[in-house]
Amino acid sequence: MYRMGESIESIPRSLVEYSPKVVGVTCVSSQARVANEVALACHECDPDLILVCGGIHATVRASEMIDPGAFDYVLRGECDFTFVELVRDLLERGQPNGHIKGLCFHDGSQVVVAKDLGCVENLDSLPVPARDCLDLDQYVQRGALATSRGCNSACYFCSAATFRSCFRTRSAALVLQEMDEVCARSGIHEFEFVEDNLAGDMSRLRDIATGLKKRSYTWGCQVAIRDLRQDLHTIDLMAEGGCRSVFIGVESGDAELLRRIKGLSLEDVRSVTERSQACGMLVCAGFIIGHPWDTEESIANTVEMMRRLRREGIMCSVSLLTPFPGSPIGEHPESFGVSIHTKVTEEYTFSRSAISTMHLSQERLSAIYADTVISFAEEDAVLGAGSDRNRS
Ligand code: B12
Ligand code: SF4
Repeated sequence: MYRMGESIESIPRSLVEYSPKVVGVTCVSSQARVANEVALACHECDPDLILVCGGIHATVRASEMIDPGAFDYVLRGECDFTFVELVRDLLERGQPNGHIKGLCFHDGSQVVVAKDLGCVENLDSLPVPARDCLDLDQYVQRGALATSRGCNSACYFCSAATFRSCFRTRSAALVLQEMDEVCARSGIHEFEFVEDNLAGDMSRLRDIATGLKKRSYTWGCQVAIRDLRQDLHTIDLMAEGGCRSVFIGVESGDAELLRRIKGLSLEDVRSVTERSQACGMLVCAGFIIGHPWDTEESIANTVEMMRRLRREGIMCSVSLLTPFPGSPIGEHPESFGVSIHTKVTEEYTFSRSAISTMHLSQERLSAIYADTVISFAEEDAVLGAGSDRNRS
């Protein structure tokens, strides 16, 4: 009905088109303000509409989302079943049963937050998404698949592990079945596994890759080096099964920091990226500048690693450390020796530092980031000009 980036003014038209009784809004932290604006716009059009907010930000900042009064309810955690329960109660009885897990609302005098987070233990019990109800052409990734939840790791800067601490997977057989159904119904052959770490269960990954060898799909995914380094042969299997791109969170090019934050060695990074590239995959490596322990020297090592990888044809994405609500550093910055300078989460854009660390000021971090991005852009421009010259 409304997608990020659209004008809020489109909302009255959409409400007429869909005439809903209940409207659900999802948001990540940087979209919290827009989510509130959307809810207010809906209420302005129809004061009787029931507005419900969910998703990662609503889960970790439920009181903040309910307090401005734009939303009637916030549902925390995985709401696959609780949202159905809430909507049924609202439509049948006009109000929810107070026992719905993760429900948050204003009872007239105070904000009530039910503590229990809903967490679906058996992902095989969930039906596949009703893609028939969606206009898939509106999506960047028409073939998006979410086949596991949570993460088998707990990085200090990530809210994924806090949000859903236990790592759960959908069985390989059901994943393959879903891909076949999507292909049969929508003609989609290109898929993207959107979960945190497809390699979180290596044996399942091998089963999926082996099953895909017999099919003609192509796919991409995000994987952790920590898992893949244990068995590089799995990367070969992935490529044989149609994997064409992998995103790998490396996070630092400094040997000491890499060991500290990921338990990895420089050799681990080299072996996994090289093997993936040798198999013909497009490799994208993600880096963070501004770890609490980062110094000018360790950041120089990170930039140096990115330059080397880029020369080898590996894409590198770099962002500033961002203290997301729900992440260990976002919740307890003091235990990392970090100060957070803005709690306005819409400013968490990765390009201007929201923190200062033991070693580096907010301004210095922003400046290093800007210099790095500009120098890469200049290198790309030179390379682009060179290749144009070669062609002419
Ligand atoms: C896939 C993914 C993406 C994909 C798709 C995003 C999308 N909007 O679908 C892409 C690559 C595009 C992406 C981009 C970004 N992402 Co992202 N992404 C994820 C990832 C790995 C999985 C999300 C997912 O699909 N999970 C599966 C579904 C079923 O779970 P879910 O979305 O959380 O929904 C459940 C509940 O939250 C709830 N729920 C959700 N919405 C609603 C709405 C209502 C009304 C109700 C009742 C319930 C409800 O019920 C659902 C079912 O259980 C998560 C990590 C994680 N483990 O969650 C990060 C994560 C959500 N991303 C994150 C971030 C920061 C971003 C970006 C801002 C990064 C950037 N550099 O721009 C952008 C924002 C894009 C956007 N507009 O949403 C952070 C958010 C942290 C925060 N506190 O804000 C996460 C948590 C990872 C992290 N680093 O901590 N992301
Ligand atoms: S950064 Fe990646 S590996 Fe670390 S907890 Fe988050 S999703 Fe898991």
